[in-house]
Amino acid sequence: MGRTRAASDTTPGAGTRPWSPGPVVVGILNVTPDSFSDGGDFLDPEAAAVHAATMLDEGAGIIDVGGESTRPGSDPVSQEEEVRRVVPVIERILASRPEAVISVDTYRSKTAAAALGAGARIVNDVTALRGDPRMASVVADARCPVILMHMQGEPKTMQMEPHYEDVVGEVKAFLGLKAENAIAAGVSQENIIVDPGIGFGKNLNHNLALLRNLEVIVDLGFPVLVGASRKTFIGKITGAEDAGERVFGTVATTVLAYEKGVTLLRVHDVRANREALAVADAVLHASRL
Ligand code: HH2
Repeated sequence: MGRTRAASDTTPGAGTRPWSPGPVVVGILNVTPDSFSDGGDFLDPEAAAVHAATMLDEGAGIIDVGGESTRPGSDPVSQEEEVRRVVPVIERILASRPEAVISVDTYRSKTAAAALGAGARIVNDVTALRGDPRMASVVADARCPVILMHMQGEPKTMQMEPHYEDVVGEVKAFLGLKAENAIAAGVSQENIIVDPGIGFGKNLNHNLALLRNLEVIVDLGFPVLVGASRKTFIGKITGAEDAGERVFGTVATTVLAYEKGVTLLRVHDVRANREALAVADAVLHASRL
């Protein structure tokens, strides 16, 4: 496993997935003033493009560009403002790094369409196509991969009192159903990625149960993405109140998730997670060396 970036996966059955085989680090780029960790750092398109280039150099296979924070308690922004934030950044990244694989973190079809028009190749929808009735057809028409994420409630209130009888079973059933719905709407099966939505309407025990049982989600048969990076539950365990101090805890989640079959890891700290994955991959799959 070297640092080759984003070669298309040509293994049988992989369809046209625009990322390398093996574990893929998805580097987070929030073009927002209020994201819980990097809010305000990359509002300037130039600063955002420089950070994307750094993440690509550190081994990110995908850059996930978002224009609206979905942290607990966050307020939505207008669709126009979201496009104003993400499109110039996507254009700027691709002008200097045309090979970069970019996903757009949005649940709005117009933003997704604008981002795809600017060269993004993946849609990351935290509402699993529930947020906008036109999103499924935008994704189906673009024939692009789509990330379907589980969330209980909505960002403004989701952490107030999350409740499940069986969090793992319910998240699995939800993702299976949303994948079926997407396929019925014309999205090709091989373009579906599922995500248990760590921290989205989940308390500490819910997050831990999901991370402990990720093989159940992998069992659905789709590539799985996990986004635990720097999230509050890590701080609750380690005592790191500052999100930037949660890198080591994040790396633990990355390695454990990969061992359970998760192949896409959405993180802020690309190098730390990439190196941990390279070692994990060498231990688990020595034949790749
Ligand atoms: N987490 C966040 C945002 N988007 N998308 C997916 N698929 N999975 C996730 O776990 C996920 C996500 C929240 O983290 P972050 O982008 O760092 O913060 P904010 O929402 O405050 O911008």
